[in-house]
Amino acid sequence: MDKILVTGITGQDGSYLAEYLLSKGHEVHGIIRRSSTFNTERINHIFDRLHLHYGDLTDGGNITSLVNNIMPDAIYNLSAQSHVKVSYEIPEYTCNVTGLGTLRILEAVRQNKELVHKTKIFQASSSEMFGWALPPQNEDTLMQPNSPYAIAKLFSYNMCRAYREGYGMYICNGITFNHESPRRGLTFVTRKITKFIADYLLGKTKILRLGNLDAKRDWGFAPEYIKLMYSMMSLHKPTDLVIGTGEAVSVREFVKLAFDYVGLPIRFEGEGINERGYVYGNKIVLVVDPVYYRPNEVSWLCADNTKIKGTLNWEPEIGVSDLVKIMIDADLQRNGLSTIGESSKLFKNFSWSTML
Ligand code: NAP
Ligand code: F7E
Repeated sequence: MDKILVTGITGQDGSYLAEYLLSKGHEVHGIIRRSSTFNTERINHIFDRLHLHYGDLTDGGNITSLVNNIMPDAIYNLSAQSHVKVSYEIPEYTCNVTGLGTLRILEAVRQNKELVHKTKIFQASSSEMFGWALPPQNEDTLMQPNSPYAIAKLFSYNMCRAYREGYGMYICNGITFNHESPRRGLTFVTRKITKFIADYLLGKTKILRLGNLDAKRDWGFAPEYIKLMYSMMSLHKPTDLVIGTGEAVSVREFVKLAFDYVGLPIRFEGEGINERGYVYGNKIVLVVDPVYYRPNEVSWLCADNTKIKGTLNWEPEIGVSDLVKIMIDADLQRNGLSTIGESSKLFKNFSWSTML
């Protein structure tokens, strides 16, 4: 049994990772932020089995003392200001958490003589770091980040490589492409769409407002990527791996898949900000709202996953159409509606106590 510290444990990935680590028999520590409302919704079902500590990646003293007190065998750094659009509104804060926060963890471990060559570190790097670079992107693609978030992530990625090479520390970068689940935050586009559909079917909402429908993403299933993160940390030699399905679709195609799944085909007409989505003939259900545009867009991310397939003997299990089924069924269930039901058989290889 290892003692493992998870930052970002209240987030989508952190909550799945915590469950997975518990299922493997590890002692799981997590950092949670003080908040005026409860922010532990995703981990409430395992709350009693976790060791939770108040902390914040912007507070170096706090991070150092947590590391020194817990003395973890491994740290998964999953915390970040993770929203790309928001990173344009709060660039300095984003760089502080998503960039410098990682450095604070690295330094806390490096300065502890007992931990420097013992504690393994996983850094949640991001495909956003590729930015303008054309697909498919792999470990050798030149990174051309174009948002404050992506630049902060690239800072962390490079810092991790420098500490690994310079100090001989065990540090892995998992360069994950977009991954989603029923626990995905509501302001990311996939969940915004699936939650909208469940609310629409209940008559709670009428119009879905989205930004750039042309952007293409390689969308995978978060629990599947969590298992890969864990496997990466079992490698004899630390390395950096791209994690993605190898297939990308546009936001518009994701919308179509989602509406099709509930038997409500959507038809698109118009271009740019005049594009509309119609159901039942001429009923407008989707409009483009420039408020969701970003100053710079990352147009097309698609993983070249050759290295991880070979290194971890992995083949992607859940592609985007199955992902849509899983997320819609979960949002229908949350709304007390009957599920379409095709998602249950997709869970067979995932042993989480609840997908919600
Ligand atoms: P998420 O749901 O947004 O979770 C982010 C976590 O970070 C939350 O637990 C959040 O705490 C915590 N956090 C934010 N600011 C913090 C601070 N100042 N100090 C300490 N903790 C802080 O993100 P996710 O989707 O699970 O992603 C996990 C990691 O992978 C992130 O680093 C993200 O950037 C990266 N990543 C994600 C994807 C993806 O598609 N999901 C792809 C590539 C990389 P609160 O709950 O209190 O807000
Ligand atoms: O946007 C477009 C938007 O915010 C996806 C994070 O986990 O993955 C995520 O970042 C695409 C973009 O994710 C809306 O312009 C259209 O092109 O769901 P998203 P993201 O920006 O790709 C990466 C790998 C991370 O590392 C990040 O942490 O969808 N889009 N309309 C929209 N996006 C949002 N959020 N909302 C819209 O209404």
